Amino acid sequence: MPPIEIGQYLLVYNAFSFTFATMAAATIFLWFGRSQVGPAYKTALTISGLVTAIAAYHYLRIFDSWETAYEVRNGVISVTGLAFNDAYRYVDWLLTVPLLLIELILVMRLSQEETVSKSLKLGCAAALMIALGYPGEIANDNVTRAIWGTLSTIPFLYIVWELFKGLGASIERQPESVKKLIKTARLVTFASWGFYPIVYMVPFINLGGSTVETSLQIGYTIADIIAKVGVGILIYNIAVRKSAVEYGDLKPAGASAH
Ligand code: RET
Repeated sequence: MPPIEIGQYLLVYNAFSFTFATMAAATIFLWFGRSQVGPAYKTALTISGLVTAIAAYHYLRIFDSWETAYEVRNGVISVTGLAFNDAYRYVDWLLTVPLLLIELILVMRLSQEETVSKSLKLGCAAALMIALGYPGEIANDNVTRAIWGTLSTIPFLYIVWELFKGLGASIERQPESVKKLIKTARLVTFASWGFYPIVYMVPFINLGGSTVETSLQIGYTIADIIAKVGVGILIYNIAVRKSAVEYGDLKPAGASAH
């Protein structure tokens, strides 16, 4: 690990702690939200909550790994020699990225064949994208980083293309009241996903070891909150609205409308 300023260390430390709390809270919200949607949408919310639950666990581990990589004594920070473990992040993505795509597909309530074939194609491409990115992330030289990053961009572009072209036709068949919301979910997914490769490229700018490490951790953390919690809440909204259209109002008798 590179030597780091105490301010940078604390910024990352607090960001990881905040993100654990956010992911855990989102999990509770999304799982409780299942009771507010019709049967066809319960799985989408189960999976959305699963994504944030898996992330909450990994942020706990990431937080712990960050803490053990540095030591603060009398206000002076030093490296302990134990490397910060980037694998937690990549294993988290390996599990959550395919699930995120599946939750987006599920909330659209396509035919069974379409759901299975789109989930398989997009899920496999997502897993490939992450697996190809990892060797670059842990490489010490920028050439290796660039090569793996480029390879990982191939499945990434395929996913973006599928999301816009493949799902575009299906979105047109969605009820009018949710079309816009689904397009927003797709856009937020696209924008937050596009943020990851940009963050990945930070080491290509000559910023100095500790600033690079800090920017990577903060950048990926912000992207994770938007991609998992932000999209999860949009999915919840879509599911509630579609349930109202397809199943009638599901609010318990006596509950006030808002
Ligand atoms: C890498 C390597 C460089 C090239 C590309 C990448 C893309 C990463 C993405 C990650 C998305 C993660 C999500 C996590 C939330 O659960 C691997 C950084 C294209 C798109 C959505």
